Amino acid sequence: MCVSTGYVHDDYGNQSIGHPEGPMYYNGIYHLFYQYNPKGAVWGNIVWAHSVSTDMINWKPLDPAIYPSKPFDRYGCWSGSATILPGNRPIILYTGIVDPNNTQVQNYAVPANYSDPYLQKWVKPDNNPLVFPGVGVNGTAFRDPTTAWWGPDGHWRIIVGSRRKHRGMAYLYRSRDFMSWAKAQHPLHSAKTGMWECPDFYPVSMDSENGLETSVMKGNIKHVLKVSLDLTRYEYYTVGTYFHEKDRYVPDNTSVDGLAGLRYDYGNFYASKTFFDASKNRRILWGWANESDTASEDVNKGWAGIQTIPRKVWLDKSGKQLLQWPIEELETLRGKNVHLNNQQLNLGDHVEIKGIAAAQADVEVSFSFASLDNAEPFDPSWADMDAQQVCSHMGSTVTGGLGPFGLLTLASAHLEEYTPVFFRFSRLKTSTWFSCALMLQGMCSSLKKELYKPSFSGFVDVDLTDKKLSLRSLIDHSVVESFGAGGKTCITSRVYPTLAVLGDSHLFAFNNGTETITIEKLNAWSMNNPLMN
Ligand code: DQQ
Repeated sequence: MCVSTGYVHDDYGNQSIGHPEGPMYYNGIYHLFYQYNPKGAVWGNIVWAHSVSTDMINWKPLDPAIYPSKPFDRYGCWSGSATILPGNRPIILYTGIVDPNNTQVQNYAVPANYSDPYLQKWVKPDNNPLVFPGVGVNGTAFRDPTTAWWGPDGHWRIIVGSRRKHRGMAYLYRSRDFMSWAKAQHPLHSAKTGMWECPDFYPVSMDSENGLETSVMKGNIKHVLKVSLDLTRYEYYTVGTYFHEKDRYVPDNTSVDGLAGLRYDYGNFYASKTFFDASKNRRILWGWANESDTASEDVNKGWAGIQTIPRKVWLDKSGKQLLQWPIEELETLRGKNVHLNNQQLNLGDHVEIKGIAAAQADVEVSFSFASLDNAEPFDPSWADMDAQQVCSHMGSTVTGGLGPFGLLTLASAHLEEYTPVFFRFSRLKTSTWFSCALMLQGMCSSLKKELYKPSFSGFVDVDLTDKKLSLRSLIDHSVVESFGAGGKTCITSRVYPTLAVLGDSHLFAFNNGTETITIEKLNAWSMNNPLMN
């Protein structure tokens, strides 16, 4: 049995590789910039590092593209976004820190040489900054400009994240020429949630999985507004309608702002960004998963923070939430494959998936069960808990009715260490409504004591009429990224096994519920290494 610890994690994390910035596709090349501390494995000295790729899987590192060098960014180059202007001209908007008090302005940078296929050098013209906080705006909470969108009235628009007292604000700015920006009288949206960092605002199609260019406003579409909540260090999004004549965004009544809202990922995933990939007509989502070990460990290993695997993102048929799926290019790394069909999992069964490198694997599994009748009744003591608290409480080992069942990832041979990713069901007492949650439990992930080992969980809004449920987990040494029910609920976590490493790492399918579960189909692949920094 594993042992839990009570180590408290520093929420800001240790950051040498920070969150993704200005992702874009330009002339056949994907560009990823990211917050980076060239001087160490802790947050500070922030520059925009730069890598390029033709498939978003194999990367070539370049020199930092944007770094403090001018009065308008002397104290840091913080978050921002790229926009491709008419005439195929990329431009970056980013937050510059102008003084030691962290006063923030919005700047721009353009490629020094458009014919350099990698756009290695960027210049920051002298008419910066483009946007100052202005009267009534909190200058130390005014950052992270979005990709711009262009309205039928001939004006560009951006939003900048901010806070007014306890209200998260998406301040809207308009410009005809991209150089002179005026603040709109009303924010695009606001809510009583605390500071909004790294906002993202984009259209999604109601009829197709294809992505839409950020300026698309016509057709059968909805809009998504995502904010990164500084308060919780989690991200929340709403699906709603953008009334562009009034420049107001109104979430649908199935979507709520704030802590009870929808999340891209119910785990360690923050400060994400999307972009429209014109080469494959899709919208790509990128997030950042910081470390959850100690700062001294990061200093020892010399790095901290990872970019998650890029995900395609689109609107679910219900129109109520997004779906996410690892980009298809990831499959080029798949190596040795093992599969299982029609394997029954009875109460207490642990079936090892042998024959692949379990520390670096891609696993896709579809489960089925005969009946929902065994789902345990919803315990009234859970009423005040969210899915995450129920997970910490019940975990993967407490016997249930329907579930817990799923995968034990990064497991040691005798289960001293393992990170379970699993489903658990409960029946609401008054109705035939079932709640299903995808959970990841961190408690047993490592024998190391001085670690933050959170559990994560999110409800899965799934149609259970066919009594089937799918799970995909991407396992990569210190990270497990999971996609429940075809990408309806996703959980990423950083874990640090000590025994379950390299060739000593194992993968199991398990069931600790009384209802027998069938693995209809399981495919697992060892994953090869991409080219990276
Ligand atoms: N970190 C950046 C900010 C952003 C925050 C600075 C999110 O621009 O608001 O590294 O973690």
